[in-house]
Amino acid sequence: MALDDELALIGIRIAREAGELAQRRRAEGVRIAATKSGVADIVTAADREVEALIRARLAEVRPDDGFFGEESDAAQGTSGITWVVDPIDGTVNYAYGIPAYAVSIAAVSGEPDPERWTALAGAVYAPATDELFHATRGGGAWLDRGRDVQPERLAVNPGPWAAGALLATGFGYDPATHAGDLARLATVMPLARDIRRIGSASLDLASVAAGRLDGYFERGLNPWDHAAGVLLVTEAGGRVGGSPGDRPGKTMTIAAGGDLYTALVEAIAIH
Ligand code: LIP
Repeated sequence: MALDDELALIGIRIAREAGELAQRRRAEGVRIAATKSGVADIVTAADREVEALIRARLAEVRPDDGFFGEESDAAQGTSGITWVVDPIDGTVNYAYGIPAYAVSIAAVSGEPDPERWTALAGAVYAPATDELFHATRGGGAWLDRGRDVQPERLAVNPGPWAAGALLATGFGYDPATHAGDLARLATVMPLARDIRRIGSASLDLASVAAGRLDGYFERGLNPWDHAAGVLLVTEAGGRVGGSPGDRPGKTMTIAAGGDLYTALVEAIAIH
């Protein structure tokens, strides 16, 4: 079996088990364990427990790989492969009981730096809908809806967007950034028929890959927010980037199909 396929199967299996744990903990009641960059940037006990489960499962089958997760210390591996993990992406939704959250797991080669890594496999699992989005480099992007249903091949919306595009975005945890994010939204709005703010970057990106959104843009994402979702979009025929000429990252993440990507980059760049 090709390495990318092996990594994808590992990510899919672990994402599903981790998502089932997150869903059980949600049903039992969620405890805020701490705040991080600010009072709005919360981490729940479940975030930490789910990441520990993912980390342990990966160590069982890929002990020489690196780990780069949201809730625990990074570890450099010796295999050249690093797992980039957001155990519960959409933590605020999860804490409030809004069922828009996902487990995001990506396997990358090279430096564990989103500016330099190559994503080989990714899995984004949404427990609330039992939808598992996954992709391998060159192998396309797929949606598994359940154990007994054939996987569906994903494709971004190629356009045209006569009524405007259905776009998603997000806002950071730091209130000081909100005015700039809203001003940027105003410059993009002429391209849109409407805006969605789902609250989970990996689900936003999976939705672009699935054609459920026409495009997505957000400033301030962390590597684990976008590592798997970016691969979903490119393998579904879409384009991803950051500020003009950059890769997706903290400064900006943009994802869309067709000419919409170019229009989004131009609109955001003038802001
Ligand atoms: C979240 C992202 C979301 C963004 C939030 C937060 P988390 O990640 O998925 O798109 O708007 O500010 O960064 O913190 O739930 O893993």
